[in-house]
Amino acid sequence: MHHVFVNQALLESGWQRDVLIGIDGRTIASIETGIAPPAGAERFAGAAVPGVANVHSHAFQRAMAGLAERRGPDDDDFWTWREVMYRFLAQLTPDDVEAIAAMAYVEMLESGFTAIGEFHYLHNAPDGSRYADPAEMGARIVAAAETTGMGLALLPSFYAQGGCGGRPPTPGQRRFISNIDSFWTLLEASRRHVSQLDGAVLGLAPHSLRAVDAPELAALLERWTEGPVHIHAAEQTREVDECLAWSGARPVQWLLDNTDVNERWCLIHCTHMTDDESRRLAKSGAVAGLCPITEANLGDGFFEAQRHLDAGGRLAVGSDSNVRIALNEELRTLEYGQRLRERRRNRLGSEGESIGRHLFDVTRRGGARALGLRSGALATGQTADIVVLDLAHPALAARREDAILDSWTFAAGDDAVRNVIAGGRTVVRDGAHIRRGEISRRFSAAMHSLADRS
Ligand code: NGQ
Ligand code: ZN
Repeated sequence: MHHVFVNQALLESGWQRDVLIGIDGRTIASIETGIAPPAGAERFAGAAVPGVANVHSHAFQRAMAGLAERRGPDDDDFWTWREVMYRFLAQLTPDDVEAIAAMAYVEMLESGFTAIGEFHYLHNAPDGSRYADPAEMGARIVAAAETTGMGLALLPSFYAQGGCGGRPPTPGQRRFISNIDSFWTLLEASRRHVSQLDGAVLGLAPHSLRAVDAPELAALLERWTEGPVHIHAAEQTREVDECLAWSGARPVQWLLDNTDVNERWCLIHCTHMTDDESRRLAKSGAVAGLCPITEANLGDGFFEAQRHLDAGGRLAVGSDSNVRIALNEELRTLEYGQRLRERRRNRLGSEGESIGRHLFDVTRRGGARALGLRSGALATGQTADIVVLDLAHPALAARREDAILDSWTFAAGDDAVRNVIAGGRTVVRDGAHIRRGEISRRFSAAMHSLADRS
């Protein structure tokens, strides 16, 4: 058991001062407030808040951040970006993926994310064949989580077709493809790797209604009766149109009509929903996994956040393409999207409420739920996922309680996170991950070798 002492902390009872947190292994064992720091406690100068889960990442995409920002001959959109992304991933080896994922997880931890939902579909060798271990790539994700101390929900993704209604996959998609049997073998192999990592969770990720047909989805869900289910849905209007042409229903509507969408589910993006879909999704208990920075980068559109929250919907954030990794910036981008569209201020919160606090609360709760983790709150029995914000940072000086979260969300860069404890381990000290040096050297070597190969 070790103890951590902080000046302020956001507990389930609200903000408290002079807080001593006892950590036993991975878990918060005790919390005391209003006391003097005992000898032997580690003292962190700042405000402690719960770590937040990043519910949606394709870690390998971190390595192409900034490489798809040149205007092409046609109107660039999500689909032209996807071609660039497919060309990029064709080169990647398992060693590359591990090096990139470790770097991405370091950056995530340094920004306050303490767990990752890795939506993992890069399964196959470049020629489309399985590796000797079908979960070779998944094992590399597990290794990256272990090296960095990141909490992990590995979400192996089923990808079988090139578009709604049984369109054949394109050559660019061959590294993703499974059939039901080969996928189940991969999932069981993934389970063995995940079980080697304390606290890690295995989830199921049918990629999207573009990549999975109705009988396949039914077969997967029949076998997968426990644990998270994640799926991309309604990110792009063209995806909605293709789904309508195929089935007569919109993607979220189709899922609600044909599957048991419930509290174990996380629907990624949900950008384009009608009022009715939105209300039904909120009522289902599923989490809407928003990726505000990526959605802005890809030109996806605006999520109807207020409508979803008013209907009691849950939400969480993910960094998806990892074009930029920063928890506070995801929350800021979500709120700013609503402001820009409505030409108003202070959107996602009720009267008198702090927007920073409200966004932080809904995403920490929704995030933990979406990944099936006991996390997202500073309370005994929860995983010790703790983020300490630097109250000496210029944006946070003299701030107290909810004003800390408002200033962090809207006024700070990504350098206000001072210490991070993930799964009981202190992995970020004075703003830097404890293994940043070696991990960034390995990442940089992988990037140079990739550039030489392409
Ligand atoms: C993905 N990305 O899984 O990485 C997708 C593109 C696809 C986003 N939806 C790949 N943002 O749709 O096939
Ligand atoms: Zn995605």
